[in-house]
Amino acid sequence: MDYFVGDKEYFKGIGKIEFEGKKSKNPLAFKFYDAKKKIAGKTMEEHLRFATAYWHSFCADGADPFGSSTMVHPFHNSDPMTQAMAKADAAFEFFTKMGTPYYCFHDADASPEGSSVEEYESNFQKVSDALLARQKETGVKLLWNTANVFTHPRYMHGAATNPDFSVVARAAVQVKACLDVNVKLGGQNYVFWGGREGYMTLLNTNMKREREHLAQFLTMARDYGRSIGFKGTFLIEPKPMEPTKHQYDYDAATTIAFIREFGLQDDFKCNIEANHATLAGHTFEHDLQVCSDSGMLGSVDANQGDPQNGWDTDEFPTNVYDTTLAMLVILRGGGLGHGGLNFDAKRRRGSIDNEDLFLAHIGGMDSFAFGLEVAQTIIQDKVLDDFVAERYASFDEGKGASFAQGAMDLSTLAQYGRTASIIHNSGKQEKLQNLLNSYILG
Ligand code: XLS
Ligand code: NI
Ligand code: NI
Repeated sequence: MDYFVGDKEYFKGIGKIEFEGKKSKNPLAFKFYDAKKKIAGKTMEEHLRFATAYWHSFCADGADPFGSSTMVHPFHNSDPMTQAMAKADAAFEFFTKMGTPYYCFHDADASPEGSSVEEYESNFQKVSDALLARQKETGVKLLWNTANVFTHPRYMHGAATNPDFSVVARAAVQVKACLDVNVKLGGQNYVFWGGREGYMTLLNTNMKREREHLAQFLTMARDYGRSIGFKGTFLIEPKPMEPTKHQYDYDAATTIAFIREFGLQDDFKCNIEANHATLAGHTFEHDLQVCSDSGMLGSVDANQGDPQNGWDTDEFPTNVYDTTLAMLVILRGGGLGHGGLNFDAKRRRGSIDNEDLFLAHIGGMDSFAFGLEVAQTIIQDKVLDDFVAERYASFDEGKGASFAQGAMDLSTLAQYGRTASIIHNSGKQEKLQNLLNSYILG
């Protein structure tokens, strides 16, 4: 089998990344991710549903607010459409060599914006034809796509929440086009990340109107998507801030409340990003748990932040404690469904070799594969679950059960409380932490 599409190989010298096991010293091999290995009846590939992010992997070039680009992509070309087509070839070569069965992209990542709406639409038509052909050739599928309605200066005051109706309408051009392309490419989900849907100061902002407009916009997108045959899930990706001072979809709890407030709960779920949860002052597993408990976990942007840095550093996930805790929540909740683990992560500015993109994905995939195996063992052994169940056992029978079932009023509860004997029990946090360590360390 050829590991490249089109007539040119972009990542020369790198073949298909294979599983070699944890003793392997080959940096370009998986140590833990064994795609076809079965864990609790499903293969690792089916559990983890990895996706590569087009924007970080094939657009980001190392530039940051203090410095220009450091990387030259192997498909670089000064003509935007020639580059877009070469980029698509390189991207699908990468997915195939890497073994990520899914990908995610913004319109602007794959297709040049052009100088008019007509040019935008015709570019997107051509590029999406090319993406479809490459999907068919390689078997790689679209996990989700989304509209970039935050980079262009027209969106400086927001897209769906812009105070100017013309800009709201202009954002609809992109969202409509992206939904059309999603259906064409058989996308499993469609994402809204509200990068500019928030405010910089309340002094110039009518928050009530902006939130209502956002809900109106999402409702229209939902209706349009369903009318053209989109059967997947609409996802909102929470983030508390950056680039705005305050983003309306602050965290999982805020986003779920928004979804319910505006009656969108039958079509919308959350796309939880690790680094966004930590920016909101939560752990990654906290936001996953909030979603899981409400049946609102749609998909995951798998990355990690830096505990010292207060921004979205979008690093590839390597912290196996975090991946284990995340996989515990995901497995207990019944898995990722039609969602996946999308590497919304970029290599560091100084990691300029083409090989570094492969190494970064290997680390992320191995870390989640490791987390999956450990989490499944913890669940199988029932050590944590039994302890937690026991901790709440007083609600399983007698008066505790009638309280939990809503069959008691406050006076009866207080009456019981007058004579209830309270026994102090340890929460055993340290014991459980040591136990977790012993599972992780093997
Ligand atoms: C930015 C977001 C973005 C979304 C897609 O912080 O994570 O990359 O995932 O628009
Ligand atoms: Ni993201
Ligand atoms: Ni992010």
